[in-house]
Amino acid sequence: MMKREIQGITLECRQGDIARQSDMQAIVNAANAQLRMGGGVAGAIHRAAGPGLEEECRPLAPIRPGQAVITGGHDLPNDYVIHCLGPVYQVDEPSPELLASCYQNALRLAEDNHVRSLAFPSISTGAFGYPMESAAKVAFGTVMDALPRLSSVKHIRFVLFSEGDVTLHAEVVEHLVGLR
Ligand code: AR6
Repeated sequence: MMKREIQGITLECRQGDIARQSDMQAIVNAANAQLRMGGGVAGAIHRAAGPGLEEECRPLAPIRPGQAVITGGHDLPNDYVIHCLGPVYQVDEPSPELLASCYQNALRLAEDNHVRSLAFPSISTGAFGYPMESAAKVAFGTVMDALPRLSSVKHIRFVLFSEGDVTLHAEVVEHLVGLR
């Protein structure tokens, strides 16, 4: 687990399940273009949210790589789910820019909806094949660039599946903080 305060905003990495973040007002989904159940993060979120989530998603689909849309949380303990379509690594190009757009668009939707706390999974690093370390650099680089522009979001959590992924993310954050 890593927790740091940067420019008045808490940035945290911890091991866990994105669908079980009851203290976060919003969670981010690593979605598919059709905003359907799927596997991985999307499967966990849709299972916990119940069928109402897919119903709300239907008219919002399809979305393009880098895009994000927001819905309610349904049976989840969160008010909102922000669905991002990450790039398929080296297929949806330029992958780094499209991945950065996911984080930028998710933060913008969170701000527009006065969200105070937001939990991200590691978008694109499962079925979509993005190497975890490269993805973590894009994710944190983008989030850290956005920090000065945030006014309602005060707490950003990265929820990783394994302890090894947490360590890797914590190292990337320390490195980026050291560079600034
Ligand atoms: N909580 C936190 N992290 C998780 C969880 C969970 N419950 N489950 C998996 N991870 P993925 P993608 C990690 O595949 O690469 C889906 O089927 C996982 O170890 O969920 O963006 C959709 O329907 C990995 O590091 O997302 C799409 O078709 C990361 O979360 C497609 O996969 C992302 O893995 C999206 O692929």
